[in-house]
Amino acid sequence: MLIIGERINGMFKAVRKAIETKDKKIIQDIAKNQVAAGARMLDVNVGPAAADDVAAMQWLVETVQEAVDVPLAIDSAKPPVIKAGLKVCKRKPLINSTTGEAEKLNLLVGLAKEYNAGLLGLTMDEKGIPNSIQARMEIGLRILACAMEAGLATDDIYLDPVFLPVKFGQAQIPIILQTIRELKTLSDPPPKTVCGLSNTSQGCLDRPMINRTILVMAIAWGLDSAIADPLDKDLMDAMISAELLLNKFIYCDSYLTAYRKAF
Ligand code: THG
Repeated sequence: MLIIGERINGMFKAVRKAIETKDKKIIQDIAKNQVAAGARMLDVNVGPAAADDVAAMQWLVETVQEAVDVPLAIDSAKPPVIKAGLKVCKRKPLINSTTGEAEKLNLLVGLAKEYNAGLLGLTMDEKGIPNSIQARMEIGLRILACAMEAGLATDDIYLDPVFLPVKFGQAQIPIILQTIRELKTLSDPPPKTVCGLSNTSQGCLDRPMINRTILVMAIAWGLDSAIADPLDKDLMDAMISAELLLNKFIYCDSYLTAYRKAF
């Protein structure tokens, strides 16, 4: 399972401040800690408040790459900000994200080709986030078809059913989980599935418990990767245990340690 570290995001106060003051050390420490804890890719998002977000993304990507050697997910709702990140990426990036909206989809598929990047698609469009499995699937198929037609490998296409806070959209959670399994049936070989895990617990009291419970369930439904907090050790232990119980690697008594050494 690919864990994409979520913590380099201007949504967090310390990160926002570090971007404003150009404090490299704070960003680089967060990057190193996430990789040491098992993140094999890092999400990079300048946050909603960044003043010059194009320049901020470029600085953030360069700063992270000076500290760690993993590929980056370039996270922004704005294509020009994504492009600024792609331009300075040293390793194969993941575009995070497109939606099913035609203009945006075509633009970002083009950028994925131009920069040899993976493409993450949210199953939402200009009408918003759909309520049903079927409507999410239609958008997922639209994104997958457009990307494959342009020549992207299925392996480089990640579909995200858009995890919502349980506090505000409780009835959506089982629908989102079922969508993961359905998305895996769209093609053979299948696209990859991904989610923003911590969305689910936003505004809740016991966030870590909700995060690790939904992660284990989502893995059982076919989740391949998650933007999540690798510094949450209990979350990582739950992820490793779920993979063990799904027979993804061979059991030994010290499987938690063994997994951390091997992956
Ligand atoms: N799908 C994709 N990309 C995504 C998301 C997604 N990127 C952003 C987000 N969702 C995933 N990353 C986070 C990062 C942080 C939090 C949630 C998701 C988070 N932040 C604290 C909060 O909102 O309470 C910030 C407050 C703080 O601690 O300072 O929970 O779904 N493709």
